[in-house]
Amino acid sequence: MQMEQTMRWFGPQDPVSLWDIRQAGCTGVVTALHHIPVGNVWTIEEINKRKSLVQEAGLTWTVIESLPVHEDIKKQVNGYDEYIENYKQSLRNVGACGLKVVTYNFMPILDWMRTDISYEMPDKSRALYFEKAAFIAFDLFILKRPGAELEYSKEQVEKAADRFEKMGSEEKETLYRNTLLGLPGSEERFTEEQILAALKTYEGIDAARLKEHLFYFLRQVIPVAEEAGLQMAIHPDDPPYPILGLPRIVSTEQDARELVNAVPSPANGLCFCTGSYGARADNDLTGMIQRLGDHIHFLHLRNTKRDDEGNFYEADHLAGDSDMYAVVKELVILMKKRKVSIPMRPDHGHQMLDDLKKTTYPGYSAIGRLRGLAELRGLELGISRSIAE
Ligand code: DNO
Repeated sequence: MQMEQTMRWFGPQDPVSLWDIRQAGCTGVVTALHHIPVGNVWTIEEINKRKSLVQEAGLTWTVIESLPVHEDIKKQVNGYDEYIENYKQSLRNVGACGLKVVTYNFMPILDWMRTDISYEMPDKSRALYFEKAAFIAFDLFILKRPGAELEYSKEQVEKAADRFEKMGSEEKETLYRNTLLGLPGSEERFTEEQILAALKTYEGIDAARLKEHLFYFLRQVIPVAEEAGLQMAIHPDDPPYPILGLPRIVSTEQDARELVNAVPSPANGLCFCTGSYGARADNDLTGMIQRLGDHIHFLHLRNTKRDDEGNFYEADHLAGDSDMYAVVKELVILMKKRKVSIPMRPDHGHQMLDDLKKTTYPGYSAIGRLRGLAELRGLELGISRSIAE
């Protein structure tokens, strides 16, 4: 039993082509219909169109990443029940088209967040970086979020002020652009006014309440996913702690456990992202696989190098603070036990070699991911062969 090797493909406009992905050694892609506005139904026709494109390149499409959840569902405002109905219809449609796994997240407003998308490594490749002081500087001095200073310690505020003072105007502009980068797959960026207005709409929604909203959503959609033969896979928060005063509720093992227990079903599962969970030192990745493995439906394999302050950069897949050998070994054991092949993708990769001259989606250049995939594939093969012998 081997992991199903895939890469993310953002669709026909992705500078990385399906053939590039196939040449990297993948058998499939994970993709989404990014052109359909969040909240609208994915029609059978649109799903099949995408499926044909993928199949024409000799690849399969079994995992969606993502079927996004409308903000009104997260906040339970306006016509959220109607959006849930639309979500159910999309699930029925993707099930009817033969897809198997639906990735989603429940992060308020923003998806993943980095302060630097071009952080130079010693080998001159470029990585994604989250720098706490720069982020706090953005929050306090660029966004000027009301009440933000109360959420940071005196030392943090001082360090951020110092960091901000030393930033040139170009760096400030880049920080602003990086931080307000919209959802992956879109070019959309928020303005300061838009983000402040959006943050205001979350007033009064704390972590407990957001969890209730998530579980309400799951109680509605999981039975439909089950009927449609689908597995839902929630992506953890990235970074895995609250930002901009917003609650984050899928950051720890405890969060993941509460989620799967809230609506017990084989369809209610996890996207196990070792990069996101691994950015917290208190997440024991191999232990999580042992204890929550039955619920893992999709894998993002990525590594981070972190420090005590909360800074982290995305390291090479086999380097960084997470022991990728131990993680992959645990996954090989898990798949053997469950008798399933879990789809994986090498998550992100450094911008390197020829890709340094190209513009791709941050984290999703071809060669860095190819390197990650090649290393992970070799690691998996070595481990499974030596276990079998
Ligand atoms: C970042 C991705 C996430 C992920 C979503 C899933 O590169 O891992 O944006 O796709 O959170 O809904």
